[in-house]
Amino acid sequence: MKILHTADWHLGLELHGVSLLDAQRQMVRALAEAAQREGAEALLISGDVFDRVQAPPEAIALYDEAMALFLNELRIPVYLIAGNHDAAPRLGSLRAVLQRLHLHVAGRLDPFARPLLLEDCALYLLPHFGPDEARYFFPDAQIAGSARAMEVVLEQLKRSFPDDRRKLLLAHCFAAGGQAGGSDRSAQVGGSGRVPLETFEGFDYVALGHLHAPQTLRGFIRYAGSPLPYSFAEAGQAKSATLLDSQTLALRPIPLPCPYELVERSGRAEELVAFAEENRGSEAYCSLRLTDRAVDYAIERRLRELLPGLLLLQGQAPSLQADAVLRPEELSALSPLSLLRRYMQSVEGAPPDKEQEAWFLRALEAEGPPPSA
Ligand SMILES: [Mn+2]
Repeated sequence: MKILHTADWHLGLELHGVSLLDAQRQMVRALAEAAQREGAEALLISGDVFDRVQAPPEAIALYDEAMALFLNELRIPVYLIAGNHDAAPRLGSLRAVLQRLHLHVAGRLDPFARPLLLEDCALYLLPHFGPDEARYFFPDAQIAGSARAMEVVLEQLKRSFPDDRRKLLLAHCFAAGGQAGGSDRSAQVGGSGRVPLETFEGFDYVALGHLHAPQTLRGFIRYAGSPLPYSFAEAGQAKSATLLDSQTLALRPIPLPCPYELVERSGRAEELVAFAEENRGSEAYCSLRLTDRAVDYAIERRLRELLPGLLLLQGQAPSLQADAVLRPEELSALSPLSLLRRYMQSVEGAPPDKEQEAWFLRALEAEGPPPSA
């Protein structure tokens, strides 16, 4: 049987304030096409269906649309678990009802759940959970951290291993040796959170979610990765879903197209302006970093005019010189014009010219005197 494994959709995610919902809709369709083309007989989604616990209505509507597409149109059963970004009880609601319609959801941890049988496979759906939840079920197990919690829960699941079927696990966690970075930065980094790979021994395939770069560990543990790049750090990272053959246990990445382009550049102001002029009007989402100065209004306006997709503009913080620091009584003794001169000198490296000073004074007059503290 062919099984399509995906994870970390993060429906409703915004990239620096820009909604990616249209791209996510295209992603869902690309996945459905791939499932059909490859003859997949099941879809696994290993957590983080939504980006936030309070998912926006448009994201919930896209989830509905996606499930209708796979279940009603393609007639492919869906197996999904809650990730750390999902509202577990909400995602898991109507579980027993939906199960009859071949939508199998694990919201909250149930270490005693029986595996779901599908042809030659037994599927174990293990949502994201914390040590506290594991302690609730196993109060005597001495569970100090997430790694031990996973060990205890998997021991329980392994008790119901059938002899004659492939054992598939869906889980959402940080497996030891996995490479984080980018939009999964909030993934727990550090000692007790990482699950040693031996813990997964016994399963034939471990369909993981949590880390956003697709990667295989020990040949049978696989992060499908997010289907789209969700940060500039992932610009150029090939995204995919994973096709598993349950008979041979062969894995094949199914590349997914990205409907938008991410561009990251850093350089001196003149270089970035030249880059922006060359790419005038480009729809690409851009992140620019000035290496020689701070961001000011003039350069920001110039770059935004040229690049409508500019999402992030950063600059060098001005270095604060000792004589730039003022005591409160010195500060209140300075005139607005002297303050402007000091400010421009410190941020721009030069005082304002006569014209700028005239603008400033006119604006100050129009605005009235500054409110007194
Ligand atoms: Mn995620």
